[in-house]
Amino acid sequence: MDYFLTEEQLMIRDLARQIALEKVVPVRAELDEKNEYPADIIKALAQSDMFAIFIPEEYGGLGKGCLELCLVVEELSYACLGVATTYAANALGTFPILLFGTEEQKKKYLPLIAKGEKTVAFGLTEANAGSDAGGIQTSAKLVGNEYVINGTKQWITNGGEADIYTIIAVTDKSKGPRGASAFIVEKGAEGFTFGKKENKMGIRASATRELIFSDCRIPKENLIAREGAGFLVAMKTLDQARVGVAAQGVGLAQGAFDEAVKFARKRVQFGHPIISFQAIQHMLADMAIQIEAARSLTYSVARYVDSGAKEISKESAMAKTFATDIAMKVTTDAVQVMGGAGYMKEYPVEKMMRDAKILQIYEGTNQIQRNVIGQAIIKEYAKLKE
Ligand code: COS
Repeated sequence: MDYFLTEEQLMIRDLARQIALEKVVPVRAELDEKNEYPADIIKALAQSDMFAIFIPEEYGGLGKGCLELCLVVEELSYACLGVATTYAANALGTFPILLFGTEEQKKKYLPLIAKGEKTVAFGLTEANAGSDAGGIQTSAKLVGNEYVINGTKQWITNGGEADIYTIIAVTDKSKGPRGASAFIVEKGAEGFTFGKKENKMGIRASATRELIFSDCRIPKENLIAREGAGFLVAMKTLDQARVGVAAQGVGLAQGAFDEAVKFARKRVQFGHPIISFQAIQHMLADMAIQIEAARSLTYSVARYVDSGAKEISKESAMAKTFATDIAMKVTTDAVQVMGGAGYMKEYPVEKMMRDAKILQIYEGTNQIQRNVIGQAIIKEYAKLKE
């Protein structure tokens, strides 16, 4: 399929592909086995300006959009979803500053993020606030010129590795979601520490830790937007980032598909390569249809975001849900096509199937995405009736 990408978009995609194939593929099994953060790959991505893609030019970035970011995420996900998650979570953590930060905050942080000198994480989830993002308990109280933060964030991608954290905390308990606020907390802030590194089923190259705030003090200038805007900041951030999760699904699924085809061409049973059997061809055909459909939707939504559309919740939730459900299906079928070999760690599809599961869970479970889509449909049809 030709998606009519510009010369520049093709260049960005090809550069990301080169990094993925040359630097990520050779080490992905080891990173997975050792549960190891891909520090060298992050450096290579920074040197190739991959962190600058979506940062506006006036803040030292390349001024590109959601589609270009998706192209990079897709290529990295093709090679290793753990590495792609590390990269994509950096964008997730940056969106609150990019979308809602003050001019001072943008000038201070975005050029460093664009260069890859500082990496970022986003902290919303807590032990009792997962799908129910409005249920967070971490608190922030203005005392003099500082906010004092108390509480614990859980399962934070890039936790402990990132330098900058955009987090959501409650400034007014009585107001529910409208009492939440967003803040920038730098690593090294007084009272800010990390929990142990989590031992995960998949995306093991990405680091996941708790963020622990114990009378953590940050300057009051680190408030993003205004007090009470935190829930909106989180929702708009997730709306933006979920298109990238869709791109993760597309890249991962393509990676698994290519492995399955390669294997099916070589594997001989009953005197013929198994790709000559219709049972295998039909599985591969379904996988190919699903991947192309997921890619088409993901790129369309990315272009819709880049058009400046304001309401993107439904569309980004659709792309995220579709592409990540497809990724789970395609990686599972890739293992099936490869049979016993697919189940062994010698082949990458075993890891790909483990990695795929998180896509249906993080940045909002696919059940929550369907709620978001359902609510949007109700609103749209209510308007039509009027
Ligand atoms: N954009 C703008 N505003 C939004 C919004 C969005 N995407 N989503 C919700 N809002 C607004 C609502 O319009 C509502 O505003 P009013 O108070 O003016 O009516 C307010 O925010 C509260 O919304 P709602 O009542 O829908 O909140 P809920 O507590 O029911 O939660 C969901 C809404 C489920 C969508 C939210 O909690 C969510 O996204 N959960 C998943 C969180 C997640 O993705 N976690 C992953 C971890 S982060 S990697």
